[in-house]
Amino acid sequence: MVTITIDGKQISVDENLSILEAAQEADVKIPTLCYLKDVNEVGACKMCVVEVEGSRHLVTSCNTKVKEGMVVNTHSERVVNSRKQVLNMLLANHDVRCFSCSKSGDCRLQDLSNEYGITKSCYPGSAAKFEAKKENPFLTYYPELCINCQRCVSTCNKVSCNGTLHNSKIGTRTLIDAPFGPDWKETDCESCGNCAAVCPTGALVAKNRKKYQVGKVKKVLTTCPHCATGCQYYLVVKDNEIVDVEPANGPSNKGLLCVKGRFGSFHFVHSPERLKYPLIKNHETGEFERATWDEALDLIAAKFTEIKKKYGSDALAGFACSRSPNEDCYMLQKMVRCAFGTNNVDNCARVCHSATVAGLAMTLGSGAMTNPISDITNDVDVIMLVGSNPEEAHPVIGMQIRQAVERGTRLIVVDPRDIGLSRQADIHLKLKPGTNVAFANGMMNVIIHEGLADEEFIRTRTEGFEELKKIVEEYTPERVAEICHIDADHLREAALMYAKAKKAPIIYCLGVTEHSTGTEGVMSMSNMAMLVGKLGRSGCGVNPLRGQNNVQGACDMGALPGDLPGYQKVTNPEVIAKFEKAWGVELNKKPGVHATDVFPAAIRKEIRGLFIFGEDPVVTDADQHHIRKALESLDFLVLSDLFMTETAQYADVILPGTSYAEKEGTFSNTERRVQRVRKAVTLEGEMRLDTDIFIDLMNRMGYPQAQLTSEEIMDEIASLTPSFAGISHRRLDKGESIQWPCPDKKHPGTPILHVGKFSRGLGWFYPAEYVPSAELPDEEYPFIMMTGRILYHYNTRAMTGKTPGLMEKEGHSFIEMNTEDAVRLGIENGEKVKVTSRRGTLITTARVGDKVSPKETWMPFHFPDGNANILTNAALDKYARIPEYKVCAVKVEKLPAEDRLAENF
Ligand SMILES: Nc1nc2c(c(=O)[nH]1)N[C@H]1C(S)=C(S)[C@@H](COP(=O)(O)OP(=O)(O)OC[C@H]3O[C@@H](n4cnc5c(=O)[nH]c(N)nc54)[C@H](O)[C@@H]3O)O[C@H]1N2
Ligand SMILES: Nc1nc2c(c(=O)[nH]1)N[C@H]1C(S)=C(S)[C@@H](COP(=O)(O)OP(=O)(O)OC[C@H]3O[C@@H](n4cnc5c(=O)[nH]c(N)nc54)[C@H](O)[C@@H]3O)O[C@H]1N2
Ligand code: SF4
Ligand code: SF4
Ligand code: SF4
Ligand SMILES: [Mo]
Repeated sequence: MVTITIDGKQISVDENLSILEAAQEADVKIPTLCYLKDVNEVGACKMCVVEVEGSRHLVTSCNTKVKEGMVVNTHSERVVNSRKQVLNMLLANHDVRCFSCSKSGDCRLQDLSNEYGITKSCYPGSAAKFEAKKENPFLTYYPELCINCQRCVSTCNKVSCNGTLHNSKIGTRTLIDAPFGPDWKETDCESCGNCAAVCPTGALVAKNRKKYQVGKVKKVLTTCPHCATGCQYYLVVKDNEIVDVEPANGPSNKGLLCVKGRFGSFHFVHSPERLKYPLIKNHETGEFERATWDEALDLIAAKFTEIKKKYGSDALAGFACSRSPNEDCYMLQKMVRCAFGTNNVDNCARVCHSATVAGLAMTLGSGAMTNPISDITNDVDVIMLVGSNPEEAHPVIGMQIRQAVERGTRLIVVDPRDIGLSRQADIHLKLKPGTNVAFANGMMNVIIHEGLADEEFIRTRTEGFEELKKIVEEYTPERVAEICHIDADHLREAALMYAKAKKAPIIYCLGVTEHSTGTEGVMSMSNMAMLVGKLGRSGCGVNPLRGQNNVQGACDMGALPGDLPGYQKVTNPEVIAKFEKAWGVELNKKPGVHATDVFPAAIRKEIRGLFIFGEDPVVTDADQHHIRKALESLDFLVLSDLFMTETAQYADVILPGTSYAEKEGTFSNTERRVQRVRKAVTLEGEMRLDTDIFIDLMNRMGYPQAQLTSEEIMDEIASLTPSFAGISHRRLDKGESIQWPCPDKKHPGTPILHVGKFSRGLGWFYPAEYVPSAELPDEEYPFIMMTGRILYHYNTRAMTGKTPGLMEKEGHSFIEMNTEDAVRLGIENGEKVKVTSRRGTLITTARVGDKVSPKETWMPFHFPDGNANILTNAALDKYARIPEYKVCAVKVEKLPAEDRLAENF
C-alpha cells in the first residue's frame, strides 16, 4: 500500500494501481475517452491528464502508477485547459452534426464536450472526406466520427481475439480499416459487435442503434436464448418492441456477446411468422383451421385420455423444450408423469449430450460440467479440446479460449477438421471421425509408460484401474496412429503435454458424444482426467460444453425417462414415495422410453400419442425419412412451438407458445449456473405461457394442478430437488448467481464438482475398447460424412433464420470436401453436387479445400435446401441411445451440366 493525495484528499491504495484507478477508489472522477481497463491503457487520447507535483509535464493518469507520497491535482486550470485543447483537436476532424448521429445522447465525446464547454473546434478540420463502410448488415464505420482512440482495435485483438481490426493511414489521418465494406463476407470478422460496444462515439456503431434514442427505451436484463454459454444481456425495448441488445457483465460472458446473441436474438420474437392462435387439423381437407383454446385443449385431453384408456399410459409420450426455461420443463415432465401417467418424457439432450449425462454419471456420479468457464479459461497451462468447436458453437467461450492462448496457455485440438482454433493449437490431432476411444486409450498408454499417472489419486480416489490398464496396454501409439490416421509422435507429445501440465482442463462436445460409442467416448475423457488426477480442483476437470441454452436445465428438471428432477431415480422407491406424496398421485415406476426410441415405438404402434414441446425432430433427428414415417404412424400428435415447423405439418393440434422474451423463468447454462430470464414484451395474439398450457391440460385430463407463477414453480422445484433446494427467483433477483448443487437457502452454490470426493464416492475407470462406427465407407458409399453447426445459425434456424443479416451471411446448405477428392471427381469449389447415403439423397453446394481430410466430408444441418439429416444414420449408442450424427457413409457425385448451376434448390 502507498499513501497519496488526490485533490487534497489523502488515501491509501494498492501500489499497483494507476492514478486513474486510485482516483476511482477515492470517488474522484477523471474523464477518459480511450481508456478501457486491461484492454486499452495506452494514454492515447490525453483526456485523463492530471498534474503531479514535482513533474514538469502533465501525466496520463490511466497508465501512470501511483507512488508513495504522490500529490495529484485532477482539475487544476492547467489540466482543464489541456483537456479543452484535446477536445478542440478531436472535434476538428469530427463531424459534429450530432442530431443525425445514432449515438447522440449516449456519446462520451458529446458528454465531455458539453462538460468542458466546447461546441465547435477552434481549429480548421481536414478537408478530406471519407466514405462510411456500411455493407455489413449489422455494423457501420463512419470514419468522420472516429477519434482514433483505439478501443475497438484493442477489443478486437485482445478481447474478441479475432484480429480483424487494424489501423490504416490515409493521408495524414490514421483511421480504422474496418472489415464492414463490400467484401465483409470474405473477411474473418465474426460480426460479434464487441468493437462497436466500446466505441465512445458514433464511429463504429451497430445499425440497430438507429432505431431508438437512449432514455426513451426500457432495458430488461435476461439470458441469451441460444447456446449454453449463458451470456447475460439487456433487451432494449421501445414501445413494446425489442430493438437492440446490450451486453451485461455476466459471470460467463464478462460483457462479451457473439453475433447471434447481439443481433440474432429478437427478430424471431416479433416475426410475422409467429403462431398466433391454436390450430386443429381438418382431416378431410388436410388443412389447419383456427380454433379456440377450449376447443384445442378439450380435443387433446379427450384424445390422450382415450389412448390412455385403450392402450395404457405408456402409449403416451412427451418431449420437453431445452430452449425454454426450467420452470416450463419441470411442468412438462410433471404433466407427462402425473396426467399422462408415464415416464416417457425426454428432451433434446437425447440427441446431444445424453452420452455425457450417462457416461459421467457412471464414472464420476454426476453428468455435468465439472468446472466453471472462467476457471478453465484463465490461468491454465494446457487446454485439451476434443470434438468441440467453441468459436462457432459457444463463441463467447471460444473468445475466452483465444484470450488464454494469447496469454500463453498451450492448446491441444483433437478434431477431424481444421477448425478455427486448430490454427492456434500447439498440437492438432486431425483424427479420423469415430476414433475417440482409441485416441484416449493411446494417450493413457503413453502416460502410464512414461510414469506420469497420478498413483496417489488413483489409489485413494478411484476404482477399476487394473482393468483399464490391461486394455490400454494394447493401444500402443503406433497402433493408435493407424486407427486414428494420426502421427504416433504427435500423440506422444500431446500425452506428455497434458499429463505434465499442472492445470489442464479437458473441454469436449459433440465430436465425442454423437457416436454409436458416444458414452464410451465420454468415459474415455473421464478416464484420462482421473489417470492424471486432474479432477476436483481448479483449472482442470472434464468439461462438456452443453448445447442448448437450457439443455442442462431440461435434464436437471427431470425431463428424462429414468430421472425425476435433480437426477432422482424413477427406480428408487424412496424417491417415488416422496414425489407421490408431494404430487398427490400414484406414479408409474417403470423407466420410460428414450426420445430416439419413441420413433421406432410409434412405427410399431406401441406409442400412439405424442406431445412435442418446442422441438423439430423432422429437421433435427437422424434419418428424416424414418422420423416422417414414425410421425405418420401416431394416432395423435400435439405440438407447442413458436413457428409452423416441418414437424408441425404432421400435428393434429398446434399450440402457440411464448418465447423467452415474453416470459419469466430461469435457464441453467453449461456450468450449472441458474440465471434469470425476464419478460420484456407482451405481444398481440392468443399465445399462452407454456406452463399455463400444461396446467390447463393437466386439469382437463383429471390431474388437479393449481395455477402457479414461474416463481412459485421454482419454489416447488426447490422443495423437491436437493441440488436446487437453495435456489429461488428472489435470490437470483438480488443479483446472486448460483451454480447447483445449492442445498440450502444460505449456500452460495458449487463452482467445482468432485472436490475431495466424487459424487459417486470413488471415481470409476471404465475399460473401453475401440469399436468402429456403425456405418463405414465402402465401394458404393466411399466417404465418411460428419455433420455439425456453423457460427451464424442455430439448429433448425427457426430463430436465427428470422434475422435477415444472418441469412445474408450464410443462407444455404453446403458440403465440405477435400481438394484431392474433388479433383478426382471433377468437382469445383462452389459447384452443386448430389450426395447420397443409404437413407436418402440431396443436392447441395461443394466447398472444396483441406478443412477436412481426403475421404471425409462435413455438412451443417441448419438448411432446408439440403438437410444433412436426410442422409444421417440413426444407429444408437447402447447406453444413452444417442444417434451417430457424426459418422455415416455417403457418395458425392457431380451433377449433369444442366443441373449444376441451378440456384437454390
Ligand atoms: N452457432 C451455433 N451454436 C450452437 C448451435 C448451433 O446450432 N449453432 N447448437 C448448440 C447445440 S444444441 C450444441 S449441442 C452445441 C454443439 O457444439 P459442438 O459440438 O462444438 O459443435 P459440432 O459442430 O456439432 O461439432 C463439434 C466438432 O466435432 C468434430 N467432430 C466430428 N466428429 C468427430 C470425432 O469423431 N471425434 C472428434 N474428436 N471430433 C469430431 C467436428 O469436426 C466439429 O468441429 O452447439 C450449440 N451452439
Ligand atoms: N445432423 C445433425 N443433426 C443434429 C445435430 C448434429 O450435430 N447433426 N445436433 C443435434 C442436437 S445437439 C440438438 S440439441 C438438436 C436440436 O434439435 P431441436 O431441439 O429440434 O432444434 P431447435 O432449433 O433448437 O428447435 C427448437 C424449437 O423450439 C421452438 N421454441 C424455442 N423456444 C420455445 C419456447 O419457449 N416455447 C415453445 N413452445 N417453443 C420454443 C423453436 O421455435 C424451435 O422450433 O439437433 C440435433 N440434430
Ligand atoms: S465485429 Fe468482432 S470480429 Fe468484427 S471487427 Fe468487431 S470485434 Fe472484430
Ligand atoms: S471507431 Fe470508435 S473505438 Fe474505434 S478508434 Fe474510432 S472512435 Fe475509437
Ligand atoms: S455465446 Fe451463446 S449465449 Fe453467448 S451471445 Fe453467443 S449464442 Fe448467446
Ligand atoms: Mo445440442
